[in-house]
Amino acid sequence: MAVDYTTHDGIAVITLNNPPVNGLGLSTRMGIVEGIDRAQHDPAVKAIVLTGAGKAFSGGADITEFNTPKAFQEPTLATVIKAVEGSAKPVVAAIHSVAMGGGLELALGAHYRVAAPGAQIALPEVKLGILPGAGGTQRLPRALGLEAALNMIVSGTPVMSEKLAGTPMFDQMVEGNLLEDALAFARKVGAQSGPHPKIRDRNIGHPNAAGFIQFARNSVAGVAKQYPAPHKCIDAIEAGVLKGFDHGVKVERECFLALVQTPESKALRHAFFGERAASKIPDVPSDTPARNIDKVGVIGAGTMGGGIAMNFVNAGLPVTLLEMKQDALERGLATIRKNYEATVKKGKLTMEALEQRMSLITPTLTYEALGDADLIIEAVYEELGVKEQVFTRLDEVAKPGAILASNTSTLDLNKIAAFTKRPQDVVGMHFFSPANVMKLLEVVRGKDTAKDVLATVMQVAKKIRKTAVVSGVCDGFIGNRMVEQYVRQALFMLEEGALPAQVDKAIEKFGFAMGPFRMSDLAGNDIGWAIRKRRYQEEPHMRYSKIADRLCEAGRFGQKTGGGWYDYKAGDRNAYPSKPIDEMIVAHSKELGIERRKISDDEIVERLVFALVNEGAKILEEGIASKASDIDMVYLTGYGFPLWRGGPMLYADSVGLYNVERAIRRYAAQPNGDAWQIAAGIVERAAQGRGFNS
Ligand code: T1G
Repeated sequence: MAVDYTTHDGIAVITLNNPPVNGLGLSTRMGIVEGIDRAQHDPAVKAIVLTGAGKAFSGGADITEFNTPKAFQEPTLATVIKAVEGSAKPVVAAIHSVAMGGGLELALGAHYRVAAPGAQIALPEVKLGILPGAGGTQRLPRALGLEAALNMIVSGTPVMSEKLAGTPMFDQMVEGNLLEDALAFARKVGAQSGPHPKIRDRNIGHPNAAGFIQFARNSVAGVAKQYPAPHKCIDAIEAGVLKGFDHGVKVERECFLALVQTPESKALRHAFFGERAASKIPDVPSDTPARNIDKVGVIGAGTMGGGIAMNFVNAGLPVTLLEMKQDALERGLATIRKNYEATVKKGKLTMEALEQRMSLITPTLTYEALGDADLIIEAVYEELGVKEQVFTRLDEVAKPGAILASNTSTLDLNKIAAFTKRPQDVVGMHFFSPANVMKLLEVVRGKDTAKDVLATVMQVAKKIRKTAVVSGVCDGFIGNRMVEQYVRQALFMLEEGALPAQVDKAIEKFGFAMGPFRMSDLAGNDIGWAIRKRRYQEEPHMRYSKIADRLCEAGRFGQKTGGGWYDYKAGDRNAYPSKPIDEMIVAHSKELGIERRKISDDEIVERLVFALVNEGAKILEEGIASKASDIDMVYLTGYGFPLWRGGPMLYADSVGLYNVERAIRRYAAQPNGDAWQIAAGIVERAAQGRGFNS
């Protein structure tokens, strides 16, 4: 049973015991009600303590049960809380570590709460696209007041328990042994005659509730454009303020049932689990011992190397930073310092912390200085010959067992590993620029990469707060291989009748942070040009529109040259449609004898997004990615795919693979249709009525 029941000199103790976070799944809910009922019928029991075993009081409802019959099977969480609140014997919630979501709602149904410091107290449901669905929108305002409660509910942000000491939330803070103090508290209140206090009976005092709620609505409107949940949180809170607790609970329930079905909530829950699932590698046991990483080496102090070094320094790990020339090393250090100074200016870092972090960096011009590093990451020029020099030297100087990682974004990691006598210690760690900001880290697994190396890198990724996704070895790994097809479609559509601004606007309206042409102008059009030139040699069958080459031949590399697909003005990062470039595009179609046509925004979005989905399906089939949610995590954390749509593969599921297949076949029959070789995985799943994530 997911709940233990014990008695201690007249006090019943109900302990949630459902690892890992005492999620309030059906068996836990049943166990609590059984414990409450048992205590009512035991004359020796004067009071009840409710607590959680392990690392949480409770992390809330069991999200894995959502959209399954269990989620609504009695006793629902509301029923459990009613049983707690309705107990004739006082219930004392003993809170530690985590009391979140339904876990906090459960505690608010108790008559008393005692808490250890350092516990995370939150109603984070809004982060899952829902809202507290077991009375939290009604009890929290009565425990903390309207403003503090509304802010906690709409933001979903945890508050440390000690910050709530002295409020009606906690009757006592416990520095010592939580259970012992909770038992003593229970004995005290158990000896008192009732009735015992109920949060629901308290008033929500606010001098101008209607005014504050309107202010809250205005504030939320700005940030919650694509998300319905924050608005519904306010609706439920307002209902309780205006018409009392029972009406508020009714409105809360209606809002919850509406939100839990929304695509936005499904996307946010998908991302929640996808983030955690990504760190699980199917054939690497979760208890694989990791290697100790106490010292890191970074080779290359350029944009990438500097950003990579910052990640580790931010996590408190010392970094030896190697460059070939003194001036490059000094430039690199100066850039790192400048980045930190910018953070200090924003008030997010103190000067003292800045100096402390800079002191963790040991600059060097010699490979020998990397001899004691446990992990060495190279971020040198993206050319196989240069990588060969680096890894040959690393093989000579790195200590046995050191992990040798390449930040390569396109080169074959197996070839790089073969430059060493220790291919089992070689792995790819593909950071995304700016490396100290972007959350995504593609961990590229070579054919010889050892399992403990992978386990170690996944742990290190968590330490430096990256979302790590394992990719097999192929050209472009997961993200760039898919974006290649996305860009091909974008370029073909220019030939066929669209212009850069229309394509960008259409996909940005869909939710992408930036369309392909603004993105290319930002990153530098010459980068894509170099990749296409390589592709023309290596994969001549992969046809591209030549329009992007024309642009680069004209030296229009983007923002860095003052013009690319768009025109730019000095000191202004806005992209202005460029008449000469638009005319060049139209002329190019004429040269090719293509009758330009009007391309709808819907077609633009379908061709761009389904190009990702189709390539993602092939990546899954080839085992380059082990699960569809990994592909979604790559796009959500590295490529600006809209979070509320959950990633390309989840989005395809929401459209229905039957419809995705039909659209792809339609585009395959159009000019440039040879680019569409539909993935077997789409056809099979569509025929079986399945999705990628079902
Ligand atoms: N349900 C199911 N599984 C959960 C879970 C949950 N609520 N919370 C965590 N897990 C799993 C997680 O997937 C992972 O699994 C393991 O626990 C450790 O998680 C009615 C409806 C609690 C702060 O939103 O914020 O209550 O990968 O790696 O870093 O109003 O988990 O090991 O198999 O994150 O120590 C509201 C979500 C639910 C809290 C712990 N509650 N969880 O962090 O561990 S909705 C939440 C967290 C609700 C009611 C509504 C964190 C944590 P695996 P972890 P952690």
